[in-house]
Amino acid sequence: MNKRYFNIMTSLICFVTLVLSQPVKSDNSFGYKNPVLSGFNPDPSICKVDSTFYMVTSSFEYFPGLPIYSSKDLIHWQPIGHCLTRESQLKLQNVPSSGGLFAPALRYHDGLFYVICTNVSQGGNFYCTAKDPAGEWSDPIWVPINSIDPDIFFDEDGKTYFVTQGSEGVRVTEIDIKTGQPVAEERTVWGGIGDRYPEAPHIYKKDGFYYLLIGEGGTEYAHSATIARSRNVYGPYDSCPLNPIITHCNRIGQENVIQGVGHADFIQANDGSWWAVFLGFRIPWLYTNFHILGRETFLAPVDWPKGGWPQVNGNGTVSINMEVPTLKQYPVSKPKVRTDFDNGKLGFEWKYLRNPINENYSFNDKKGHLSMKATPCTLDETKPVSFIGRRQTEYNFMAATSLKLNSEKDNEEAGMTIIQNNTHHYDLYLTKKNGKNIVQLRAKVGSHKYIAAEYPVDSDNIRLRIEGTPLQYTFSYSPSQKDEYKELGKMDTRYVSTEIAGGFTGVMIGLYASSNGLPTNAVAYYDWFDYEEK
Ligand code: 6LW
Repeated sequence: MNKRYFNIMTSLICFVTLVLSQPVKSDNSFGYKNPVLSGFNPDPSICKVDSTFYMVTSSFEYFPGLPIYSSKDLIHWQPIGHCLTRESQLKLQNVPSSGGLFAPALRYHDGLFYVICTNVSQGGNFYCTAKDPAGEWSDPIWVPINSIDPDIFFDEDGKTYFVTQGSEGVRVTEIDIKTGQPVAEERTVWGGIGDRYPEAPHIYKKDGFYYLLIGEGGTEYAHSATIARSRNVYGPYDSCPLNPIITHCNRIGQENVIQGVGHADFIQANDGSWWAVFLGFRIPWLYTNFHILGRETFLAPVDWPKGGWPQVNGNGTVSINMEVPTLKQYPVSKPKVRTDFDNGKLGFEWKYLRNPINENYSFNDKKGHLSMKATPCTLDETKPVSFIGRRQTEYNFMAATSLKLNSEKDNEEAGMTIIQNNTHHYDLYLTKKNGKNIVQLRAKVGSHKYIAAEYPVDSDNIRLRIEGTPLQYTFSYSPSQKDEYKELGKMDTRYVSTEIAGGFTGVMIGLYASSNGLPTNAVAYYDWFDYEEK
């Protein structure tokens, strides 16, 4: 071999060795923004199949129930359907605000997805199964255990345990997965670290331990997640020395714009990394101490060494801007600003209030429009009112619609609402006064109900617009189909906040039609609806 050839070969071998000895180029990305599901999306539960993650959140009195999302990277989520889409699965007639469906769990076992949940207003605990998480899901299999926050743990030995909240602590009951019936005695296994409301239990098996993750402190500022472990599913469970492993109810969390963090679920990605999803609410401290967006879903990395305890994002806190390595990111496109009601069905972001009266909604009456027959009942009642709504997902937003109201009577109205619950909402609507068209802005705040502003309009075909900021909503109308809005008034966000209105949901922006208690033939035609975060 000549010297030159030898040198070239040696360099080549060195180069190849160098390249091969480098760590495999990682597919990871860096950084993301919380929340990963914004607007009213509490009690997240997560599972993974192959390289896709699925998540479910609570939905209370809204229909369809229990939205399901999918993601490739835990950060960008897309709605793919709902678990409960049929009245036979979900009865919400006359349920109070924040009644209905509480915290669900989402699991995958042996080729089947399971959603385990409670209808606190009708039926109690149940689970549904599906081969495809986008649906159709089975009818509920009812479990005769009285509680909230159920989960099912599938043990390696083939046994199945119903794991749920209890006043003395987490309860574990072996069940027959085919029937939902208990097959052994129920046992209370862990009461948490002593904070109030130990709830939201999930069990994971790792490194020979059963890890039991729960929420404590109640779903407000004192909220947290704590964990314990045992060699036996029934305990005794040893509390993690780092508890609480998630909370902002401490000095480092006190000024965080995210508060009330807790109610978590863990997931391991294919690269071995662990992650937590959990709920929290955003408080724009600079402006106000009241929150309106409900409890949202946040994501944090978890360091969980073999045989050790999980540490969430280092110190158990989380931020809006997360500067951490992530899975390879697959951004999803933002939903379009305009819903034009042209394709004859509603997107997954739309919800009815309680079970819809289906014949009141049509896309065929007037082409390209959603037509909505008025119902005698109103937004103040807990009945199925003619209404569709979507979450307010940011403090700053603009929402608008084009409305034509076919109506003959003064008691009939249709328009937009900012609704936290049946006792706290702001309504901007078209109605008649002495037979003449008029736009009104009304506040319903507990026992106070009043018309704050009104303005006559010539037409029954107008536009309505609501703009949001952390402190106020601004309500405007355009007396024609032109983009020429006039302000009718402003309302404080605080009176529809969770602090004032109570409950477990968040603000929804809705379209509705009502005849205020009287029989009616009124029909509202909505041509389009815009929603844009600012
Ligand atoms: C849920 C409970 C909770 O059942 O709030 O945050 C209740 N935690 O676990 C309703 O979302």
